[in-house]
Amino acid sequence: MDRTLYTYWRSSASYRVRIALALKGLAYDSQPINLAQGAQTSIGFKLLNPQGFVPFLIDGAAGLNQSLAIIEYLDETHPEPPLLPADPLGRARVRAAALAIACDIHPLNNLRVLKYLKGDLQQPQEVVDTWYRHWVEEGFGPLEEIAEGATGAYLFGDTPTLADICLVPQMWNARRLQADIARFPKLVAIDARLNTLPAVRAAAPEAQPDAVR
Ligand SMILES: N[C@@H](CCC(=O)N[C@@H](CS)C(=O)NCC(=O)O)C(=O)O
Repeated sequence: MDRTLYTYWRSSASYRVRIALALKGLAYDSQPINLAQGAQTSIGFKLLNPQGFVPFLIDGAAGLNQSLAIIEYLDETHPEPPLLPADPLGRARVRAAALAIACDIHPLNNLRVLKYLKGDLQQPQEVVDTWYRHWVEEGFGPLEEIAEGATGAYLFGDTPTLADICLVPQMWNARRLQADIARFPKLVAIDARLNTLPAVRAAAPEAQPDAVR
């Protein structure tokens, strides 16, 4: 196989790429990078991705990092089904919602940030968890407004887009950290619909070969 995804079962950025690959029906080998054991900091992995992040996709001779860049690359090289609308305004709206998750919620709750809070800043686990929930709940507020205006099954219509691909992993994380997702009923409903799709279920953390049960 000429496609390998460096991934971790609970990595939400990897989960995004897994959803995109599955929606497009693209086969790949999974190469687990155990973030809990610090494998992302190994010299070997950093030679691939100096940022020390998953996901990292090898596609033929190319190595790609950054989940949204990877997904747009996949969308351009395998256009069916499209993950972005055909019109520029539609694309801008979808990208804005995706970025609201990927740039404004997720980085505040990344593993290295939580480790810094707990380790260097010596915050108790309870404070770290409160931090996590705070940024998820604050970030989900404006997205719930988008969901309230949605006219299709998903955030932007009746086919999953890049925005939905970002929503599902962030919602999975929100549940894991017991954020108050009841405040966001439209987002919860859209996430539930997305999770009925076989491609989305196949990409779920629990379905991954490195999942710890
Ligand atoms: N902006 C990057 C973020 C990637 C990222 O933060 N990956 C996390 C897992 S979700 C990671 O590898 N964290 C390692 C660490 O924090 O040490 C992307 O979208 O790919």
